[in-house]
Amino acid sequence: MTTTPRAPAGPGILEKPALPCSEECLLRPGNTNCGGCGMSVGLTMLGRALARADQTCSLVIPACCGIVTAGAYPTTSYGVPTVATTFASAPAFATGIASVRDLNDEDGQVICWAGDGGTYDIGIATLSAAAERNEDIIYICYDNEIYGNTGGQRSSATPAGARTTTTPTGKSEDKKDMMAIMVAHRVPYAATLSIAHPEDFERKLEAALSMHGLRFLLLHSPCPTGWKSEQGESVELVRLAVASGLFSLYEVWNGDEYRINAEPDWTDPAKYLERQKRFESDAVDLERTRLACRRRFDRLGRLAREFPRETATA
Ligand SMILES: Cc1ncc(C[n+]2csc(CCOP(=O)(O)OP(=O)(O)O)c2C)c(N)n1
Ligand code: SF4
Ligand SMILES: [Mg+2]
Repeated sequence: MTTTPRAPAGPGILEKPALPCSEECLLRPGNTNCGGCGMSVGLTMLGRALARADQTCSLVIPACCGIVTAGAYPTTSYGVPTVATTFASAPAFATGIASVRDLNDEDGQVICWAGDGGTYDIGIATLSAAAERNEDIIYICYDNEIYGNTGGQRSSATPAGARTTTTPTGKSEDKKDMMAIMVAHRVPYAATLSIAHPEDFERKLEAALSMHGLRFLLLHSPCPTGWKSEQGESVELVRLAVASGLFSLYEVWNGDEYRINAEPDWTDPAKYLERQKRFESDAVDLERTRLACRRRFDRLGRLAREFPRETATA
């Protein structure tokens, strides 16, 4: 019997990560992520940013698709030391790893890579605690707006109107504003990311990698399986989200210095919604969605004018 070769085993968790992280080493070929998964693109871009910055990292990943990606021991699709944690403990676990790194005078970022369920809902207590202590970790939430790994249940990141397995007729509540929550913690850096804006994405990762303290990054992460969308349309979908004002690209330093990175061209959000079967629901109120996009961006614009980032670069 022949067996299909899988991704080669990476360093064990007790081995030091290779320095620098090579461009290919973070997410390796052979992983089981669905085609068109925004998380795969995000991980690839994170790997490139680490390579460019001549840095490496340890990953701390709670229950989510991102830890299924690792695969079954002794093989793994991650080329850096990776710890699988419970939902609630990822930021606390990352805090411990960062402390040991510092005690041993070692290099390397400690990066929490977590889904929206782990961030907006189940892990929010330890994330809040780590943010309040300003731990020296990077926290990246890839937000696919559902509990994807367990079949697509609603999370508090699911937008109003979306059908999920637990909201079969469409969710009635609005998406939680996780950025506002993290900004209220006055973390040194909080920023949103889109795989449709790769230069902006890369620049923000570069900024985050050059800083210390808790850095929070929120990635709008298309999930064709849960969104019931075409795999080849993932990038276009999140591009439409930015263009329509549904998802804003911005960054905030220390809780009070704002910068907007892309102005919407006010594409009708219907163009985004109609390409995803999850929004085939009477619960979608198009007029309300259009107004909400304008109001949200208007509010953000006022914050950016009132509290601008004075420094030219990050
Ligand atoms: C305390 C706890 N509750 C439920 C689960 C089952 N579970 C594992 S992954 C997952 C979904 C995670 O959703 P999210 O964080 O958004 O990541 P995604 O699966 O979408 O990548 C759930 C509910 C669990 N592992 N632990
Ligand atoms: S279910 Fe969604 S988030 Fe999970 S691997 Fe598939 S596309 Fe990616
Ligand atoms: Mg999710």
